Amino acid sequence: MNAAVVIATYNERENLDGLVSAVLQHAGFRIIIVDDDSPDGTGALADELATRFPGRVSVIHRTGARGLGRSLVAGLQRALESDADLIFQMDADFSHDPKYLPDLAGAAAEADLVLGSRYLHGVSVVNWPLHRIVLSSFANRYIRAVTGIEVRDCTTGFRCWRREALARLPLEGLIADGYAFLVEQLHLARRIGCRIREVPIIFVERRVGSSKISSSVLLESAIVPWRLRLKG
Ligand SMILES: Nc1nc2c(ncn2[C@@H]2O[C@H](COP(=O)(O)OP(=O)(O)OP(=O)(O)O)[C@@H](O)[C@H]2O)c(=O)[nH]1
Ligand SMILES: [Mg+2]
Repeated sequence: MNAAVVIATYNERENLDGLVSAVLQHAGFRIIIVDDDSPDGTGALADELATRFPGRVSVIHRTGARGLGRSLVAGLQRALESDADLIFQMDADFSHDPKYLPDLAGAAAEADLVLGSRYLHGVSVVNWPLHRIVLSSFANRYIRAVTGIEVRDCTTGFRCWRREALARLPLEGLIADGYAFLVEQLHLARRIGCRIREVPIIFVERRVGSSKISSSVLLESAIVPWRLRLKG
């Protein structure tokens, strides 16, 4: 296995150490952390981890306007500069359990993009309040109806790309930032003809650290599917 995992972080100091160790349990996996100058010192911790695991952990420090989308683009571009065959993206807050990495990798034998999906068999989400489940379920229906994407979990951030497919994706052309970035990425993948598969994951809500969802991110999520539909 020759895999790179891109992890965007903003104030994930309490999660990062454990997550990095858990990912590195898997042989052949490397990590690219993309930190947005987190006020809680996540960036310094990431540097420590890079020193502790030379050759397996590297860090991109971003400054200026923060954003999940821009951070993922920077990390994915860095991963493409390496010789990784599989390139993953996942959250830093343990919602995406590293134990599923081999499942996603296995499915990538017959797909260009594999999604870790919360909605393949009912709803596999632990510790979400009802309103969060309702919102996510509505968002997925909305995105499917507006864009025609035929995927159960359009907003999952747990993804595995075959290198060749990711290299064909015009990453610089992605403009959304919050969840909408993930929808736009999926839409583009479909447009360039990627074979997309979903594998089931159980998503566990973060136990420590705080959420970065904002009303502007939600508003963007409402608008982007229409932009994708109108642009084709
Ligand atoms: N670099 C960077 N990472 C971000 C930014 N916003 C969120 N992230 C990271 O993106 C991932 C997902 O963000 P979360 O805050 O967990 O979003 P969420 O899962 O929808 O919200 P929770 O339910 O509270 O976990 C985490 O690894 C965050 O640290 C950002 O502006 N810049
Ligand atoms: Mg989260």
